[in-house]
Amino acid sequence: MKRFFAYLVAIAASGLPACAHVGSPDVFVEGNAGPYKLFVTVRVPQVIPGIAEIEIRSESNDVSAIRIAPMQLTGPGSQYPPAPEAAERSKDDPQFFRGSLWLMEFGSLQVRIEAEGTKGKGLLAVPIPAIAQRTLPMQRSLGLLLFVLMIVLSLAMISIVAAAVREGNLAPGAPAPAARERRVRLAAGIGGFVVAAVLTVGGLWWRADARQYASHIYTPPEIEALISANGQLILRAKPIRMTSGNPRRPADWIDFQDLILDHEHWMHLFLIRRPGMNVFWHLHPERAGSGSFTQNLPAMPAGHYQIFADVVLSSGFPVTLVGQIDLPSALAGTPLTGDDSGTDANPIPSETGARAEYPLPGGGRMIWERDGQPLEAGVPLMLRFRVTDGSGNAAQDLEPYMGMAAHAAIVRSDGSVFAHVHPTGSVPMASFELAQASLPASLGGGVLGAMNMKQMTADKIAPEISIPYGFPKAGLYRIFVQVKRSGQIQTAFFDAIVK
Ligand SMILES: [Cu+2]
Repeated sequence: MKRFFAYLVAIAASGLPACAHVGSPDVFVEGNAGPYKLFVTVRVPQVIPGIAEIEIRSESNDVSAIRIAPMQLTGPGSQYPPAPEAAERSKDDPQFFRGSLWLMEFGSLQVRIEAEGTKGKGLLAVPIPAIAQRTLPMQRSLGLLLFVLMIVLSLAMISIVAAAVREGNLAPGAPAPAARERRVRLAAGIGGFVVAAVLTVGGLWWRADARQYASHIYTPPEIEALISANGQLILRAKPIRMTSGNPRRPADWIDFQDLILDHEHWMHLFLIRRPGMNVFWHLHPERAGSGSFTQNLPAMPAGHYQIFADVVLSSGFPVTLVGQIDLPSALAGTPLTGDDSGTDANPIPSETGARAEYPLPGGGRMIWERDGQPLEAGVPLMLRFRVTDGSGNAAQDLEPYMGMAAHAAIVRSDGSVFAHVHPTGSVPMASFELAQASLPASLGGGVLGAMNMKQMTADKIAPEISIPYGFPKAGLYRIFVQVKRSGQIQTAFFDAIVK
């Protein structure tokens, strides 16, 4: 029994701190549910099964009802949506809806959003990577209560056995013969042994279950990096084991071969020099088989670089691999090609309340439009940027960069948060496309779904960019915003203080 109490205490104490999770687990998406433009925030639960909180803001006031349902992103489970639940409309703000959903499984899920209003019905699918971020500790008071109940129940069990042996077949009112006392003690001893055995087995089961759950807690997988003699970066990702938490579906080994293209690339590799974070590269390595990737590096100054490597698994589940590499001396490198970009930048404007400006090559500027409000952790917002030309007018020379108006990387100063975001939000384009493709064609899926994205195919792009996001915790963040102007990729740096 003491041992069982020890297990209870061990379980109660094993509430791990929220692990260093790269990126931010919450999902922010701006997309169209048919004719309605929605800004969706999904607060993913820290444990699975757990409750996801969903907040939806409609841009227009003609949405009368919103229904939400969780389901798998890909595979057979993506074909059979469960009955959706109604999201509650805010009394103060009729364009704001809120709901919660149980997520029962780990892995690549989606929240299906059905909007209804004066223009009819529309569907939007928001991909959700469902992962366990921590083990929740047992509340102290609950643990104590359960322990007391366990003692009472155990003692009661033994005394029932003893009483049954002592008085079971006596006539009412007759005293128990003294000769039975030995049998009573023996029965109580056996009863005590059985109770202790049951508790021990229960304790072992509890501990095994907790261990198994702990093995599901997601930590960003590591990627090995080395530089070959000819200045090529070689990356190697070891297979990781991922489970759905559903006993009917076995765990999968992910070997980082089974990927899908995201913005036409297998991997988006970010190299950021620490601690200054003033050297930034966004590169696209080639696959070299069995979880290996190669990349020709540009001319890079010496230093310690943090690596964030984004890939999307065929299930639509996005993974950011982490690693580091040291450059003892500057690398001559090769000129950047294709979509590869980056800069060895100098000036970094800190946030100045209303707005911050970053000078771009060629005399233009990128301006971060702020509403003057302080940034708060956990609050969804639109990051708005404006690009001007050399004479201060709205830039007319923006082009799509890998199909998007802009790409941004958001990094916390200690490297504990990394998010690669776009005007569509915080989910990779590849996952978003898969999600829309899973919708029935009559309600926003298929071809309509492909048009659902804010993906740019036009030659010209408006110089105002808005990116939905929410900073996961307080701290100092750097935001790297990339646009393409007249064939040249430009990177702006901004600093943000989040309270
Ligand atoms: Cu991007």
